Amino acid sequence: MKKVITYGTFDLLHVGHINLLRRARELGDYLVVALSSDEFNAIKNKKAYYPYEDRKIILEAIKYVDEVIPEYTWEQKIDDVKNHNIDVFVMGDDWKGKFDFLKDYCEVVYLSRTEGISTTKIKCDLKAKDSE
Ligand code: C2G
Repeated sequence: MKKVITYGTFDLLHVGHINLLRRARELGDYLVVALSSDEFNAIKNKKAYYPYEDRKIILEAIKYVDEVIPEYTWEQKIDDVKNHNIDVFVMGDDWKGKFDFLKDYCEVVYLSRTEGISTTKIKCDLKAKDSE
């Protein structure tokens, strides 16, 4: 079984996330998503709208996702790849090059981001609508 892993906050789920998860899953037979904890989001200077537990339930409902584990630190990726017998590490190409150190442990694939959509854009658009 070819196992794939990807990491992220996945807040306010949108087609960019789904496009990433679908293509990541297509690279193997089993997709693990390492979901940023609320505490790790604070380290990433992100404030998710949904708390970790809700984001986890939402991700687990997606047919491309086989398992969700928590992401607590920047440094856990090598252990995750080893402990979960991961064959392929996948991230959107806004991260291109940032995780090439994992090439010693698994295949590293950066997939193109979906243009025109982001959680930040959703929040801005909703705020703008509110003030219309
Ligand atoms: N993504 C995408 N297209 C978009 C928006 C996001 O392909 N329009 C991808 C990102 O490139 C990332 C994944 O969806 O691979 C999750 O995005 P975020 O939740 O924003 O994840 P991020 O905060 O980048 O966390 O250790 C890695 C970090 O946890 C990554």
